[in-house]
Amino acid sequence: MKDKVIVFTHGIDIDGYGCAVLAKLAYSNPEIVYVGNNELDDLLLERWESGELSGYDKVYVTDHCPSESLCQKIDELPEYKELKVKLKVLDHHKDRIKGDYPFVTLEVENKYGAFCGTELFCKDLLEQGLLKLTPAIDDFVEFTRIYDVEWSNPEFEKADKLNNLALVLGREEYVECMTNKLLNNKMFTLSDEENNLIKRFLEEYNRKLKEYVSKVQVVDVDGVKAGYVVSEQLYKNNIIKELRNLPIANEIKFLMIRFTDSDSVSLRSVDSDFDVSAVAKVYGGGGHPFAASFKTANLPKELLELEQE
Ligand SMILES: [Mn+2]
Repeated sequence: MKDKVIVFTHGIDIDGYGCAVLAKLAYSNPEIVYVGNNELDDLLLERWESGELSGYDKVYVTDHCPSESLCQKIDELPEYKELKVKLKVLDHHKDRIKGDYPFVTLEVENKYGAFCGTELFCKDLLEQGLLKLTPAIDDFVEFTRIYDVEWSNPEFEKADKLNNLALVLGREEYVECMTNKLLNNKMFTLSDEENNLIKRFLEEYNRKLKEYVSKVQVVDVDGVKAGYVVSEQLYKNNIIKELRNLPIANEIKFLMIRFTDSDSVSLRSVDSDFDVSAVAKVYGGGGHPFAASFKTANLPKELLELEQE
């Protein structure tokens, strides 16, 4: 398709990357903008106000959605009229917006299960006749969906491989690799080389995970026993998962993880009756009863000192 398009896609996981892959299959040279969790409004407005978006025939937002207030503005204000016509938002995240807007398609689930962003974009491109569905594209979209929203699916392990490959290759190379794979193959398979990369990645990952789990120390946080460990964000879900099966889980109410690759401390409950968001609040953060966080700068000094021991 000759149209000049720009795609603002969620840039933090393979669902957002999958949308970039499909854009590259459907359009020649689409501009892809990877967007973090809280950046979309600013990025859209910046590029709109600079006049840049006027140079595109179509503006997609995939696996993500502007805020309610921005959607309202685009819908109602005359200065956004041109953007309103070009914009197409395809998202599957519940609760991001409440209202109905002509440029937003928000589909969370149907009777077959939950949607993902890549799937919604695929449907849209197929309906427009811009993409021809092959078994390879079908599988790629389905694996991405399972990874994103259906963790109990028996095929999850296969789907998880895509995520592992993305972690090994990095975002740009993953998108490149998948685009070429889908362009050149009828069936979706991973090469021996890709499988080996994933295998080596997992070996190293599991080695480090074991190491982190073994380093959890029991500490006292305002009179409550907690586990404390330092790790990369990538390990947070699996550290708590492993920990729940160990004797230390009986000793502690929650786990505190100071991340080395972000300036935040994550709190996860071990005992389901214990509300970690209350602890996070004490340190200037917040979150949910089972998972919360606060800024590393607010971490009690004693805990930082403990790391040196
Ligand atoms: Mn998603």
